[in-house]
Amino acid sequence: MKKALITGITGQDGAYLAELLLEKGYEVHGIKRRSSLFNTNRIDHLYQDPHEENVRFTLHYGDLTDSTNIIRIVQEVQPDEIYNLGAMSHVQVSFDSPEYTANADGLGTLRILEAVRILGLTEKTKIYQASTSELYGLVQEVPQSEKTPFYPRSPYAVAKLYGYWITVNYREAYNMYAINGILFNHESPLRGETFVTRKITRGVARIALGLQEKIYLGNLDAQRDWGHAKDYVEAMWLIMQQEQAEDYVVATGVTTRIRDFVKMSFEELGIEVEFSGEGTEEVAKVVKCNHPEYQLKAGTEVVAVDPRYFRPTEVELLIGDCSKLKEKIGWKPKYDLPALVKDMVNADVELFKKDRYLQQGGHTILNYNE
Ligand code: NDP
Ligand code: GDR
Repeated sequence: MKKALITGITGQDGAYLAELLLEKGYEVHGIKRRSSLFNTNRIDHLYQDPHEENVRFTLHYGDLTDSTNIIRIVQEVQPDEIYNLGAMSHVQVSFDSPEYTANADGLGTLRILEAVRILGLTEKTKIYQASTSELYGLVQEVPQSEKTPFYPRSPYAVAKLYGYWITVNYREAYNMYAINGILFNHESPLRGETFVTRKITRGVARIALGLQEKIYLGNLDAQRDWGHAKDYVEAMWLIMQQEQAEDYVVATGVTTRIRDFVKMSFEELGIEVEFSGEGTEEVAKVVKCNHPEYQLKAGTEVVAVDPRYFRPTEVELLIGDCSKLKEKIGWKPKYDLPALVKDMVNADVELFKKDRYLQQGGHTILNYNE
C-alpha cells in the first residue's frame, strides 16, 4: 500500500486529493494546523477513528513554518509521495502578510525538500509542489506554458517563485523526483469563501434566497482560466506517476472575465443581470427574473464595485496552454466552465437554504461581506 503525505489537507485541494488517494487504495496522512475551533470541515467525511484497526486516514498536527515538526512527521510517515499543498494562498492577503507568506509558501517548500534529503529518503519519496499561474503575473505571452517567462506580481507569487525554483534545484542537485504542477485557477463548492468565484456563487445564492442585497467586488476586468478542483487533483496524481520527473501546466485554455462569471452565475438561477457604468461606478442590475421561486425586481442593484478589493499590483490575464500534459499524459478535464458554475451555484443554494430556514424561524443570519 502506497503512503501519501499531504500538507494543506484541510484546504480545497487537500480535501479532494485525500478523497482521490483513498479511493486509489493509498494510506493517507495529512498535516493540519492547530486552531481554536475545528478546522476539518472539508475532510470530516473521510475521518477514521484512530482507535480502530486498518486505519488509512491519519492527521498530524504541524505547520510549514516549523522545520523540526516537518522532519518528525516525514520520519514517522516515511511517505512514498508528498503533496505540498499547504500555503497562505490568498493573493490579496499576501500584501498584508508578506513575511509570513514568504515563510510558509517559500521556505515551507524548502523545509519539505530538506526533510526528505536529511532523512535519506531521496530515492523513495516523490514530492509534488503546488506551483501556480500567478508566477506568470505581468503578461509576457499568451497562452502561458511551461516555457513562458515568469514575472510575479504579489508577495504570494514571489514566495511561490522561490518554491518553484528550489524544487527544480533539488531535483537537479540531488536527483530527487520533485516536480512543479503549475496550476491555473481551480474552483469548486469547497473553494474558500473569499476567492472571487465562491464569493460570487455564495452571493448569488444568498441574493436569490433573500439573505443578502448586494455583492461588492473589485476588478471586474481581470481574466482567469478557471477549471474544477476535482479535475486538477487528478492531474496532480497523474504527474506524480510518471517515469520522468518534469514540471507541467494544468489549465483549460479558456479565459473569462470576472464580470462574465457574475452573469453566468445569476443565469444559472434564471436571473438575467446587466452591467452599466464605468470604473468604481460600475454596477449590475437585474433585467429579468425567470425563476418563480426567487422574487427579484427588474432594476434591483445586485453588484457594486468596492475599491478595497483592488490589488496594489494586479494579474490581468491568465490563459494556460497545457498541451504538454495532454500529449504526454493524456489528462482530460470532465468539467467545463458552465458545468463548474452549475456545480458551485447549486451547492451554495442548498447550503444557504438552511440559513433561510433559520431566518424564517427568527434567528439572525450574519451577512459576512468580505
Ligand atoms: P486553500 O487556501 O484552500 O488551502 C490551503 C491549505 O494550506 C489549508 O489546509 C491551510 O490550513 C494550509 N496552510 C496554510 N498555511 C499553512 C502553514 N503555515 N502550515 C501548514 N499548512 C498551512 O488552498 P487550495 O486548496 O486552493 O490550494 C492548494 C495549494 O495550491 C496552495 O499551495 C495554493 O497556493 C496552490 N494553488 C492553488 C490554486 C487554486 O486555484 N486553488 C492554483 C494554483 C496553486 P488551514 O485550513 O488551517 O487554513
Ligand atoms: P487569484 O484568485 O488571485 O487568481 O488567486 P482570486 O479569486 O482571489 O482573484 C481572481 C481575480 O478576481 C479579481 N477580483 C476579486 N478577487 C477577490 N478575491 N475578491 C473580490 O472581491 C474580487 N473582485 C475582483 C482579483 O483582483 C483577481 O484578478 C487564486 C488563488 O487560489 C491562488 O492561491 C492561486 O495560486 C491562483 O488562484 C492561481
